[in-house]
Amino acid sequence: MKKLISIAAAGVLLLGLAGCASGGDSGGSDAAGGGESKALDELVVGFAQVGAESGWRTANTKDIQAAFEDAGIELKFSDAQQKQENQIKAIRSYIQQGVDYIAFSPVVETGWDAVLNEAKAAGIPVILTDRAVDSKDESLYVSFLGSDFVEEGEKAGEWAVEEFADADSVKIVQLEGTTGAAPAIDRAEGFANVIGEDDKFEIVASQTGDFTRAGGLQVMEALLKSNPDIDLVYAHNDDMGLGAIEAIEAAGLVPGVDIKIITVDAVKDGMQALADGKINFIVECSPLLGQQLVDIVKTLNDGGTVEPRIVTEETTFTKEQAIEALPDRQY
Ligand code: GZL
Repeated sequence: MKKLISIAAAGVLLLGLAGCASGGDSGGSDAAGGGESKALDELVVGFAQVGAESGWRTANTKDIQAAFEDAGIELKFSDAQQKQENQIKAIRSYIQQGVDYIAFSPVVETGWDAVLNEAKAAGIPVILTDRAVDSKDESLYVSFLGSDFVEEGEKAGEWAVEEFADADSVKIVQLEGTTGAAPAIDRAEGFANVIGEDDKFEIVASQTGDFTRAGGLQVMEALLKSNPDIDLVYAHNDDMGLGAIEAIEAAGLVPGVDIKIITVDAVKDGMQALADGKINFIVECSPLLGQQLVDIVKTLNDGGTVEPRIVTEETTFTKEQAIEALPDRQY
């Protein structure tokens, strides 16, 4: 009898060790999860969204929710109202619930290592969607799906260089996105990379409008009072640009004529202002990430591997191009 018990015990020990090695339910550290492939209708994905601060964000949320609905994959969704602590709470809740995958758009770049290590310890793969984190440990997430924001800033700078080729001096107001957010940091960097080549370009004021229309209006009202001769507004998103338009008009000036405006995103309201000549140039930043996110989840679920960096395709728009594109614009 004693011999039988010792053989059974040895068998259980061996099975347990095998479980750890394969990164199965024992919470292996394999970022891709390493779990068994599931039927799509058994998968559960937790998504921690930034908030609903802009037309872009609303379109991004709608697209992600529709893509998971179409795929028949359950999506748990949370809106952090642009607060990092709410996103961290949501991610912890998804870990507690034992979801299969976590995706989120980090509202700011810093402060994620602790909660991402908790997800890793729980064996739940994380996909960065839209915005990046500044973590040095790239094992904390499987992939970063989103735009190249530095390139977006450079495209904005290149238009400014061409538009003001004959000017001797160009005074610029920059309406920054959320302080500490990857798109705000990188769009400023890209723009500076280009205009910094010629010292006729001077950023006379640069302030955050937090990616909101109200923020753009408030900041632009103040900056118009303290900077009478602004030539160009570079807004990190359409919504702040639309707020700036209201402020410029309230000051008795003509947006797009007295003060040129460049924005980023190309959502419908921004494209309409471009078609109306109130914005002069828009750099597109596509919010339509839903299908790509579903494809990443499906690939991982099938035991495949995904690219660590997936850059979204996007373009730029002039007034004429906006007039042509508007009728078919999805968002
Ligand atoms: C960019 C995205 C930004 C948009 C803003 O990918 O994170 O956040 O440009 C949105 O409109 O608020």
